[in-house]
Amino acid sequence: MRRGSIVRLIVYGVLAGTAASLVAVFVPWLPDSASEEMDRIVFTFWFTTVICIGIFAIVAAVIMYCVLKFRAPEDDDADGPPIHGHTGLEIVWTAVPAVLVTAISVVSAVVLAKNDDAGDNPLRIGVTAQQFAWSFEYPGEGDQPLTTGRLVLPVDQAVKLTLHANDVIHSFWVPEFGQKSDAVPGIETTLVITPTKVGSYSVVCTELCGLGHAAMRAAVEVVERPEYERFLEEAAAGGATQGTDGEEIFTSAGCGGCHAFEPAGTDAQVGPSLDDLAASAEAAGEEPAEFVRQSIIDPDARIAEGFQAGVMPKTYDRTLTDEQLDALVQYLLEGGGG
Ligand code: HEC
Ligand SMILES: [Cu+2]
Repeated sequence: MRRGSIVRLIVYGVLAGTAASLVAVFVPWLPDSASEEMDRIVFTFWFTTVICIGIFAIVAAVIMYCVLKFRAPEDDDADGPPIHGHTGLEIVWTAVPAVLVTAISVVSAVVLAKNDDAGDNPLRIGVTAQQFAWSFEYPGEGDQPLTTGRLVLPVDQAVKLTLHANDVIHSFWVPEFGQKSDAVPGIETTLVITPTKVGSYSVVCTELCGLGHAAMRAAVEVVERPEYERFLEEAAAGGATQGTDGEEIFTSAGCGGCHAFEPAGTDAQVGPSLDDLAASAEAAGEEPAEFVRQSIIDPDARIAEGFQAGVMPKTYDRTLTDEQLDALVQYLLEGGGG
Protein backbone atom coordinates (compact mmCIF):
# COMPACT_ATOMS: atom_id res chain seq x y z
CA MET A 1 0.00 0.00 0.00
CA ARG A 2 1.18 3.47 -0.78
CA ARG A 3 1.81 5.98 2.00
CA GLY A 4 -0.99 8.25 0.77
CA SER A 5 -3.54 5.44 1.12
CA ILE A 6 -2.45 4.66 4.66
CA VAL A 7 -2.73 8.30 5.67
CA ARG A 8 -6.25 8.44 4.19
CA LEU A 9 -7.29 5.29 6.06
CA ILE A 10 -6.01 6.75 9.31
CA VAL A 11 -7.82 10.05 8.76
CA TYR A 12 -11.13 8.24 8.08
CA GLY A 13 -10.64 6.07 11.16
CA VAL A 14 -9.94 9.04 13.41
CA LEU A 15 -13.01 10.88 12.07
CA ALA A 16 -15.34 7.89 12.61
CA GLY A 17 -13.85 7.15 16.04
CA THR A 18 -14.23 10.78 17.14
CA ALA A 19 -17.87 10.93 16.00
CA ALA A 20 -18.70 7.69 17.86
CA SER A 21 -16.85 8.89 20.99
CA LEU A 22 -18.82 12.15 21.04
CA VAL A 23 -22.09 10.21 20.94
CA ALA A 24 -20.87 7.92 23.73
CA VAL A 25 -19.59 10.70 25.99
CA PHE A 26 -22.06 13.52 25.48
CA VAL A 27 -25.33 11.58 25.61
CA PRO A 28 -26.20 10.73 29.25
CA TRP A 29 -26.88 7.03 28.63
CA LEU A 30 -26.75 5.99 32.27
CA PRO A 31 -27.92 7.72 35.47
CA ASP A 32 -25.20 8.92 37.87
CA SER A 33 -23.97 6.00 39.90
CA ALA A 34 -24.80 5.87 43.63
CA SER A 35 -23.61 2.36 44.50
CA GLU A 36 -20.51 0.18 44.22
CA GLU A 37 -22.43 -2.26 42.05
CA MET A 38 -23.40 0.51 39.62
CA ASP A 39 -19.75 1.67 39.51
CA ARG A 40 -18.76 -1.80 38.31
CA ILE A 41 -21.60 -1.89 35.79
CA VAL A 42 -20.50 1.51 34.46
CA PHE A 43 -16.94 0.20 34.17
CA THR A 44 -18.13 -2.83 32.15
CA PHE A 45 -20.20 -0.53 29.98
CA TRP A 46 -17.21 1.69 29.16
CA PHE A 47 -14.84 -1.24 28.72
CA THR A 48 -17.17 -2.66 26.08
CA THR A 49 -17.94 0.71 24.53
CA VAL A 50 -14.26 1.62 24.03
CA ILE A 51 -13.63 -1.70 22.27
CA CYS A 52 -16.70 -1.15 20.10
CA ILE A 53 -15.62 2.36 19.16
CA GLY A 54 -12.19 1.01 18.11
CA ILE A 55 -13.71 -1.71 15.91
CA PHE A 56 -16.26 0.73 14.50
CA ALA A 57 -13.49 3.19 13.55
CA ILE A 58 -11.51 0.50 11.70
CA VAL A 59 -14.53 -0.87 9.84
CA ALA A 60 -15.86 2.59 8.95
CA ALA A 61 -12.41 3.69 7.70
CA VAL A 62 -12.06 0.66 5.41
CA ILE A 63 -15.59 1.12 4.06
CA MET A 64 -15.11 4.83 3.37
CA TYR A 65 -11.74 4.20 1.75
CA CYS A 66 -13.09 1.41 -0.50
CA VAL A 67 -16.21 3.31 -1.49
CA LEU A 68 -14.15 6.28 -2.61
CA LYS A 69 -11.09 4.54 -4.03
CA PHE A 70 -12.61 1.58 -5.87
CA ARG A 71 -15.70 3.27 -7.19
CA ALA A 72 -16.38 2.04 -10.74
CA PRO A 73 -16.97 4.57 -13.53
CA GLU A 74 -20.62 4.81 -14.59
CA ASP A 75 -20.16 2.98 -17.91
CA ASP A 76 -17.97 0.21 -16.45
CA ASP A 77 -19.91 -3.11 -16.62
CA ALA A 78 -16.82 -5.33 -16.43
CA ASP A 79 -16.44 -8.09 -13.79
CA GLY A 80 -14.19 -7.32 -10.84
CA PRO A 81 -10.73 -8.92 -10.72
CA PRO A 82 -10.82 -12.58 -9.51
CA ILE A 83 -9.60 -12.56 -5.90
CA HIS A 84 -9.29 -15.68 -3.80
CA GLY A 85 -9.26 -14.85 -0.11
CA HIS A 86 -6.37 -13.66 2.06
CA THR A 87 -5.34 -16.12 4.78
CA GLY A 88 -3.42 -13.54 6.81
CA LEU A 89 -6.42 -11.18 6.97
CA GLU A 90 -8.79 -14.00 7.87
CA ILE A 91 -6.62 -15.08 10.78
CA VAL A 92 -6.43 -11.51 12.05
CA TRP A 93 -10.17 -10.84 11.85
CA THR A 94 -10.93 -14.08 13.65
CA ALA A 95 -8.25 -13.90 16.33
CA VAL A 96 -8.68 -10.24 17.31
CA PRO A 97 -12.47 -10.43 17.93
CA ALA A 98 -12.01 -13.74 19.78
CA VAL A 99 -9.58 -12.06 22.17
CA LEU A 100 -11.82 -9.01 22.64
CA VAL A 101 -14.99 -11.06 23.26
CA THR A 102 -13.10 -13.20 25.76
CA ALA A 103 -11.89 -10.08 27.56
CA ILE A 104 -15.46 -8.72 27.76
CA SER A 105 -16.70 -12.09 29.08
CA VAL A 106 -14.04 -12.20 31.78
CA VAL A 107 -14.71 -8.62 32.92
CA SER A 108 -18.49 -9.27 32.97
CA ALA A 109 -18.13 -12.53 34.89
CA VAL A 110 -15.94 -10.86 37.53
CA VAL A 111 -18.40 -7.96 37.87
CA LEU A 112 -21.39 -10.32 38.12
CA ALA A 113 -19.71 -12.36 40.83
CA LYS A 114 -18.66 -9.27 42.80
CA ASN A 115 -22.10 -7.66 42.44
CA ASP A 116 -23.72 -10.75 43.97
CA ASP A 117 -21.37 -10.85 46.91
CA ALA A 118 -22.60 -8.96 49.97
CA GLY A 119 -19.54 -9.77 52.09
CA ASP A 120 -19.56 -11.34 55.55
CA ASN A 121 -21.93 -9.12 57.40
CA PRO A 122 -24.50 -7.40 55.22
CA LEU A 123 -27.52 -5.58 56.53
CA ARG A 124 -30.51 -7.81 55.70
CA ILE A 125 -33.79 -6.24 54.71
CA GLY A 126 -36.91 -7.96 53.39
CA VAL A 127 -38.79 -6.41 50.49
CA THR A 128 -42.40 -7.29 49.74
CA ALA A 129 -43.91 -6.35 46.40
CA GLN A 130 -47.63 -6.34 45.93
CA GLN A 131 -49.96 -4.69 43.43
CA PHE A 132 -49.07 -1.78 43.62
CA ALA A 133 -46.86 -0.95 46.57
CA TRP A 134 -43.53 -1.85 48.16
CA SER A 135 -42.99 -2.54 51.83
CA PHE A 136 -39.74 -3.15 53.67
CA GLU A 137 -39.09 -5.35 56.70
CA TYR A 138 -36.19 -4.48 58.96
CA PRO A 139 -35.07 -6.93 61.62
CA GLY A 140 -36.74 -5.73 64.84
CA GLU A 141 -36.70 -6.76 68.48
CA GLY A 142 -37.33 -10.49 68.89
CA ASP A 143 -38.92 -11.98 65.78
CA GLN A 144 -41.25 -9.07 65.17
CA PRO A 145 -39.94 -7.28 62.05
CA LEU A 146 -40.38 -3.54 61.57
CA THR A 147 -42.40 -2.87 58.45
CA THR A 148 -42.01 0.45 56.66
CA GLY A 149 -43.19 2.03 53.44
CA ARG A 150 -39.87 3.66 52.55
CA LEU A 151 -36.41 2.21 52.32
CA VAL A 152 -33.75 3.91 54.42
CA LEU A 153 -30.17 2.69 53.99
CA PRO A 154 -26.92 3.65 55.72
CA VAL A 155 -24.26 4.88 53.28
CA ASP A 156 -21.25 2.61 52.51
CA GLN A 157 -22.85 -0.48 54.03
CA ALA A 158 -23.53 -3.62 51.98
CA VAL A 159 -27.21 -4.52 52.05
CA LYS A 160 -28.73 -7.82 51.04
CA LEU A 161 -32.37 -7.48 50.04
CA THR A 162 -34.60 -10.56 50.04
CA LEU A 163 -37.45 -10.04 47.61
CA HIS A 164 -40.94 -11.54 47.89
CA ALA A 165 -44.04 -11.00 45.77
CA ASN A 166 -47.55 -11.54 47.10
CA ASP A 167 -49.43 -11.69 43.83
CA VAL A 168 -47.72 -11.38 40.43
CA ILE A 169 -44.14 -10.84 39.24
CA HIS A 170 -42.69 -7.42 40.06
CA SER A 171 -39.16 -6.16 39.64
CA PHE A 172 -37.10 -4.10 42.07
CA TRP A 173 -34.97 -1.40 40.48
CA VAL A 174 -33.34 1.80 41.68
CA PRO A 175 -31.73 3.22 38.51
CA GLU A 176 -28.85 4.88 40.41
CA PHE A 177 -28.01 1.54 42.11
CA GLY A 178 -27.79 -0.27 38.76
CA GLN A 179 -28.80 -3.81 39.64
CA LYS A 180 -32.35 -5.04 39.39
CA SER A 181 -34.04 -8.26 40.37
CA ASP A 182 -37.49 -9.78 39.87
CA ALA A 183 -39.75 -10.45 42.83
CA VAL A 184 -41.54 -13.71 42.00
CA PRO A 185 -44.46 -15.27 43.91
CA GLY A 186 -43.45 -18.47 45.67
CA ILE A 187 -39.68 -18.02 45.55
CA GLU A 188 -37.14 -15.82 47.25
CA THR A 189 -34.75 -13.72 45.20
CA THR A 190 -31.96 -11.51 46.49
CA LEU A 191 -30.24 -8.31 45.48
CA VAL A 192 -27.06 -6.74 46.85
CA ILE A 193 -26.67 -2.96 47.14
CA THR A 194 -23.81 -0.96 48.61
CA PRO A 195 -24.90 2.70 48.44
CA THR A 196 -22.05 5.19 48.10
CA LYS A 197 -23.88 8.53 47.97
CA VAL A 198 -26.20 10.14 50.49
CA GLY A 199 -29.41 11.21 48.74
CA SER A 200 -33.00 10.43 47.78
CA TYR A 201 -33.85 7.92 45.08
CA SER A 202 -36.91 5.88 44.00
CA VAL A 203 -37.61 2.20 43.74
CA VAL A 204 -39.27 1.66 40.38
CA CYS A 205 -41.20 -1.49 39.50
CA THR A 206 -39.82 -2.63 36.12
CA GLU A 207 -42.16 -5.53 35.43
CA LEU A 208 -45.56 -4.60 33.99
CA CYS A 209 -47.70 -5.88 36.86
CA GLY A 210 -51.17 -4.42 36.27
CA LEU A 211 -53.16 -1.21 36.14
CA GLY A 212 -51.26 0.69 38.84
CA HIS A 213 -47.81 -0.45 37.65
CA ALA A 214 -46.66 3.06 36.73
CA ALA A 215 -47.52 4.26 40.24
CA MET A 216 -45.62 1.44 41.93
CA ARG A 217 -42.81 3.48 43.41
CA ALA A 218 -41.32 3.91 46.85
CA ALA A 219 -38.88 6.39 48.31
CA VAL A 220 -35.29 5.32 49.05
CA GLU A 221 -33.10 7.43 51.29
CA VAL A 222 -29.40 6.87 51.74
CA VAL A 223 -28.30 8.51 55.00
CA GLU A 224 -25.31 8.70 57.34
CA ARG A 225 -25.09 6.00 59.99
CA PRO A 226 -26.39 8.08 62.97
CA GLU A 227 -29.43 9.16 60.98
CA TYR A 228 -30.06 5.53 60.08
CA GLU A 229 -29.95 4.55 63.77
CA ARG A 230 -32.44 7.33 64.51
CA PHE A 231 -34.72 6.05 61.74
CA LEU A 232 -34.65 2.56 63.25
CA GLU A 233 -35.52 3.93 66.69
CA GLU A 234 -38.41 5.90 65.26
CA ALA A 235 -39.57 2.85 63.31
CA ALA A 236 -39.48 0.77 66.48
CA ALA A 237 -41.46 3.49 68.27
CA GLY A 238 -44.12 3.25 65.56
CA GLY A 239 -43.42 6.21 63.31
CA ALA A 240 -41.88 4.08 60.62
CA THR A 241 -43.26 5.31 57.35
CA GLN A 242 -43.07 9.02 57.91
CA GLY A 243 -44.23 11.75 60.26
CA THR A 244 -47.83 12.54 60.97
CA ASP A 245 -48.37 15.35 58.52
CA GLY A 246 -51.38 14.40 56.37
CA GLU A 247 -50.04 15.86 53.15
CA GLU A 248 -46.62 14.28 53.62
CA ILE A 249 -48.21 10.87 54.19
CA PHE A 250 -50.43 11.30 51.14
CA THR A 251 -47.35 12.00 49.00
CA SER A 252 -44.97 9.37 50.35
CA ALA A 253 -47.58 6.59 50.51
CA GLY A 254 -48.09 7.01 46.77
CA CYS A 255 -51.80 7.98 46.94
CA GLY A 256 -51.20 10.76 44.41
CA GLY A 257 -50.01 8.22 41.82
CA CYS A 258 -53.60 7.01 41.48
CA HIS A 259 -55.89 9.69 42.89
CA ALA A 260 -56.72 13.26 41.98
CA PHE A 261 -56.78 15.43 45.10
CA GLU A 262 -56.79 19.17 44.69
CA PRO A 263 -55.09 20.22 47.96
CA ALA A 264 -52.16 17.93 47.06
CA GLY A 265 -52.13 19.11 43.44
CA THR A 266 -52.46 15.60 41.97
CA ASP A 267 -54.63 14.64 39.00
CA ALA A 268 -54.15 10.89 38.45
CA GLN A 269 -57.17 8.92 37.23
CA VAL A 270 -56.40 5.31 38.19
CA GLY A 271 -58.70 5.65 41.23
CA PRO A 272 -61.63 7.98 41.95
CA SER A 273 -61.05 11.65 42.73
CA LEU A 274 -60.80 12.22 46.46
CA ASP A 275 -62.07 15.77 46.29
CA ASP A 276 -65.56 15.04 47.60
CA LEU A 277 -65.27 12.12 49.96
CA ALA A 278 -68.03 13.48 52.20
CA ALA A 279 -70.47 12.89 49.33
CA SER A 280 -69.17 9.34 48.76
CA ALA A 281 -69.60 8.63 52.46
CA GLU A 282 -73.13 9.94 52.38
CA ALA A 283 -73.94 7.80 49.34
CA ALA A 284 -72.59 4.79 51.23
CA GLY A 285 -74.64 5.81 54.26
CA GLU A 286 -71.64 6.06 56.55
CA GLU A 287 -69.96 8.51 58.82
CA PRO A 288 -67.22 10.26 56.70
CA ALA A 289 -64.15 9.58 58.89
CA GLU A 290 -65.07 5.92 59.31
CA PHE A 291 -65.81 5.57 55.58
CA VAL A 292 -62.47 7.06 54.50
CA ARG A 293 -60.47 5.10 57.05
CA GLN A 294 -62.13 1.87 55.96
CA SER A 295 -61.53 2.68 52.27
CA ILE A 296 -57.80 3.03 52.96
CA ILE A 297 -57.15 -0.02 55.14
CA ASP A 298 -59.59 -2.36 53.40
CA PRO A 299 -59.97 -1.11 49.81
CA ASP A 300 -61.97 -4.13 48.67
CA ALA A 301 -64.65 -3.76 51.34
CA ARG A 302 -66.54 -1.35 49.13
CA ILE A 303 -65.67 -0.66 45.51
CA ALA A 304 -66.23 2.87 44.25
CA GLU A 305 -68.60 2.93 41.29
CA GLY A 306 -66.89 2.66 37.93
CA PHE A 307 -63.62 1.31 39.42
CA GLN A 308 -62.13 -2.12 39.94
CA ALA A 309 -61.27 -4.09 43.04
CA GLY A 310 -57.66 -5.20 43.50
CA VAL A 311 -56.00 -2.06 42.18
CA MET A 312 -55.50 -0.09 45.38
CA PRO A 313 -52.76 -1.62 47.58
CA LYS A 314 -53.97 -3.50 50.65
CA THR A 315 -50.84 -2.81 52.64
CA TYR A 316 -51.74 0.49 54.25
CA ASP A 317 -53.07 -1.03 57.48
CA ARG A 318 -49.57 -2.43 57.98
CA THR A 319 -47.41 0.40 56.67
CA LEU A 320 -49.27 3.29 58.30
CA THR A 321 -49.66 3.69 62.04
CA ASP A 322 -52.97 4.62 63.70
CA GLU A 323 -51.88 8.22 64.16
CA GLN A 324 -50.80 8.46 60.54
CA LEU A 325 -54.13 7.06 59.39
CA ASP A 326 -55.96 9.60 61.56
CA ALA A 327 -53.87 12.42 60.09
CA LEU A 328 -54.43 11.15 56.55
CA VAL A 329 -58.19 10.80 57.02
CA GLN A 330 -58.38 14.29 58.47
CA TYR A 331 -56.30 15.68 55.61
CA LEU A 332 -58.52 14.00 53.01
CA LEU A 333 -61.70 15.34 54.59
CA GLU A 334 -60.47 18.82 55.40
CA GLY A 335 -57.93 19.38 52.65
CA GLY A 336 -55.14 20.14 55.07
CA GLY A 337 -56.81 23.33 56.21
CA GLY A 338 -57.96 21.83 59.51
C1 HEC B 1 -52.43 1.87 42.60
C2 HEC B 1 -53.48 2.85 42.67
C3 HEC B 1 -53.95 3.36 44.03
C4 HEC B 1 -53.18 3.82 45.07
C5 HEC B 1 -51.68 3.88 45.16
C6 HEC B 1 -54.13 4.28 46.07
N1 HEC B 1 -55.41 4.09 45.64
FE1 HEC B 1 -57.11 4.60 46.63
N2 HEC B 1 -58.24 3.70 45.19
C7 HEC B 1 -57.75 3.19 44.03
C8 HEC B 1 -58.87 2.63 43.26
C9 HEC B 1 -58.78 1.94 41.91
C10 HEC B 1 -60.02 2.85 44.02
C11 HEC B 1 -61.47 2.45 43.65
C12 HEC B 1 -61.73 1.00 43.98
C13 HEC B 1 -62.01 0.83 45.44
O1 HEC B 1 -62.92 1.49 45.97
O2 HEC B 1 -61.29 0.03 46.08
C14 HEC B 1 -59.60 3.54 45.24
C15 HEC B 1 -60.46 3.95 46.25
C16 HEC B 1 -60.10 4.80 47.28
C17 HEC B 1 -61.02 5.44 48.20
C18 HEC B 1 -62.54 5.32 48.16
C19 HEC B 1 -63.05 6.45 47.30
C20 HEC B 1 -64.53 6.46 47.10
O3 HEC B 1 -65.01 7.52 46.61
O4 HEC B 1 -65.19 5.46 47.38
C21 HEC B 1 -60.26 6.21 49.05
C22 HEC B 1 -60.75 7.06 50.20
C23 HEC B 1 -58.89 6.02 48.69
N3 HEC B 1 -58.81 5.18 47.59
C24 HEC B 1 -57.81 6.62 49.32
C25 HEC B 1 -56.48 6.34 49.04
C26 HEC B 1 -55.37 6.81 49.83
C27 HEC B 1 -55.48 7.72 51.03
C28 HEC B 1 -54.23 6.30 49.28
C29 HEC B 1 -52.81 6.41 49.80
C30 HEC B 1 -52.58 6.05 51.15
C31 HEC B 1 -54.63 5.52 48.12
N4 HEC B 1 -56.00 5.55 48.01
C32 HEC B 1 -53.75 4.86 47.28
C33 HEC B 1 -56.44 3.15 43.61
C34 HEC B 1 -55.34 3.52 44.40
CU1 LIG C 1 -45.11 -4.08 40.19
